Amino acid sequence: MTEAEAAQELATLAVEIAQHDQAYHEHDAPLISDAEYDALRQRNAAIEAEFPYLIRPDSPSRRVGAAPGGGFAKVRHRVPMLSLDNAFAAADFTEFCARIRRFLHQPDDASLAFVAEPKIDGLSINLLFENGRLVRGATRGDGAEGEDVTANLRTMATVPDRLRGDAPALIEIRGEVFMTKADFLALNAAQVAAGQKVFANPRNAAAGSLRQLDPAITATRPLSLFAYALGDVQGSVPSTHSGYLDQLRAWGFEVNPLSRMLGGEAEAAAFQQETGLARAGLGYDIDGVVYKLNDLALQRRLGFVGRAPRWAIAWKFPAEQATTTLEDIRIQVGRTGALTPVAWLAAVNVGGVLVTRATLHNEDEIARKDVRVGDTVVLQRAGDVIPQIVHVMLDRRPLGSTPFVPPETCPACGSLALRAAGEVVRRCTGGLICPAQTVERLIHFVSRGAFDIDGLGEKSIQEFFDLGWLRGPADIFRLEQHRAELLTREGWKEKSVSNLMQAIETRRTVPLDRFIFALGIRRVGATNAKLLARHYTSYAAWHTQMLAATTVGSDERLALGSILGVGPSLADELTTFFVEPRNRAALDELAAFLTIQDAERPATADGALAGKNLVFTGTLETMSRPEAKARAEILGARVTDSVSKRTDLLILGADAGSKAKKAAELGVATVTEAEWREMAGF
Ligand code: D41
Repeated sequence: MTEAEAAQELATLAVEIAQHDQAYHEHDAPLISDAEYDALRQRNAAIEAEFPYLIRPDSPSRRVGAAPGGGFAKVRHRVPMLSLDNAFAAADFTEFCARIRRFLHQPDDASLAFVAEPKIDGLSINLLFENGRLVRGATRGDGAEGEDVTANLRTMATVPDRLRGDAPALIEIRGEVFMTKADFLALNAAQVAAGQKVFANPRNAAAGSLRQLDPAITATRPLSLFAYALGDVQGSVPSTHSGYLDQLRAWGFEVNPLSRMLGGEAEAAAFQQETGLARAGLGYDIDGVVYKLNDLALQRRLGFVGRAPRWAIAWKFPAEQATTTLEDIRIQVGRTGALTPVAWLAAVNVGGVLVTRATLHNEDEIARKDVRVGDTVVLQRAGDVIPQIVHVMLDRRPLGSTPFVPPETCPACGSLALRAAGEVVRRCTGGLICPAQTVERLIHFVSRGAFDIDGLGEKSIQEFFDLGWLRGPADIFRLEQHRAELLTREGWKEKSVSNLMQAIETRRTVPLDRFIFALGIRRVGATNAKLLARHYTSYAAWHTQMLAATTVGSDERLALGSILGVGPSLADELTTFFVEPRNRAALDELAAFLTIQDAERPATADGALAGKNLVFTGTLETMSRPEAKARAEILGARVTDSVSKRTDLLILGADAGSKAKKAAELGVATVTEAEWREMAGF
């Protein structure tokens, strides 16, 4: 199939599939069978996989149906799910009421009856029931279209599969899925125990749990639902919102028991205050109160502006705050070596959650807020369970306090901790030996482009680390010592153990570039490692020259900086690594186990590309233009910008344009990026 044919067919498919989507979703009258429809989508996906750059902005794969990569199907709500306008003060609420009266031509003293509902901080969903049976459940999405999470919603005890008693022929019932604070804390504790990621707050936990691709996982998550709104309906419903809430209860839904009918607008401020006081003691997060006009006929008359109804408003609470004392600032070392200051606080209740830590982000942030040990600080929880320090109460600062001094060494391993120019983050430079980074580094060390050790995956590395067998890369080559004990462990058999030992043994001989790449020095990716290996050719030469390059202004430092393709930041990262004695010791220890193969000398004068004039065009997929140029030059080629009679070779990236045409006219040879990599030996 040519590019032109592909583009033509994708255009046709886009129109055709859109027609079927419309027939199915909007008219409930499919024109073809599900199997035929699936075939069209598959055809579209197959062409897109082959010609990814031809994917149309209106491609069916971007619009409806299953997302590429096996996400959820999109579903259009029968009636859009509206959003809510916010009020932050009593005056906003008064204005909201005045606007309703103006719209309805009611006198200023006309009384308005509202239902007040605590505004749950969860995620809105839409449940479609036909003849009393749940047929579909979807997330809110953008209000018009959400994701089909029916299978997941069906696992929830609070989502009825069947409406109890009489039900309309069709009804959309809306509500909020949420997780209680207690369930959230228990889930996070379980996640920690299982080595899984923790959630920032109950809302994220609820959203993450509902959007699991495997409903069996959702089933294990403690999700709750409060129902609170009506979408499309065919059949009769009560004439008031409070009546509708009663009906929801009768059908088998849970409705927030704190929802209350208000006699008039004057009762709103009292309800707001009362709920604000109750907030921290509730089992779930709320961020305000939703006030809804009770009379559904009036709701219909008022309609909506933009995407929000004129008949409802969310009166938000201010963020929950508390004051406490800062007992210490401690440094946490992340898996990638980033140092993060964390505030250790005297325990305090903020919005119903006991808080003992707050993130301080980075040292600039500490300086900006001038946060010091001993200070009384104001904390704020804005949805997140990890709160922020809003400000310091300077009038309560103890005498003799001193500003925070960032550490110069890593608290986990004692290596130098440096902050690169222009960066906010301070990093540990002892990557190879820092216990905080060991697991991450080892995973990289054994990965495909590095030592490529079969049978030593993330799980085994974590297991061996936990057993104390792995503290650094050299320990991999000592695993043999633990063979007998490993055989007694679950999941390990004679065969798998000997395969692993064999794989490790094979990798005792390693090419220099893979060795350099495996060290995981920042900015030294596989291609830069190759560049270095080709330049220094032997481990001994590289090692000696790197050591010498740690002296600022040395010839070796200048030589390193002037290797084509090695920029100043890469040179800095390399010398930083060699400055740290612990890294050098780890390197020596490791090298003693290995035979490190010399890299091939770069083909200079005698290579196939030596003295040749090259031109690159189009977008290269595996490297940047400057890198491509640098590599070509290492091989003795010249790189120019435009194609002429003197051009020997044109390298075609994606979307090559006029240069390709010119080369064809002049009879200049062309190769693809892959062919060029082959020629250049990369
Ligand atoms: O508890 C809630 N989060 C809540 C959200 C609620 N009790 N009522 C709501 N009512 C509406 C309307 C009035 C538009 C039917 C809502 C939401 N909307 C809502 N949630 C997220 C966006 C809008």
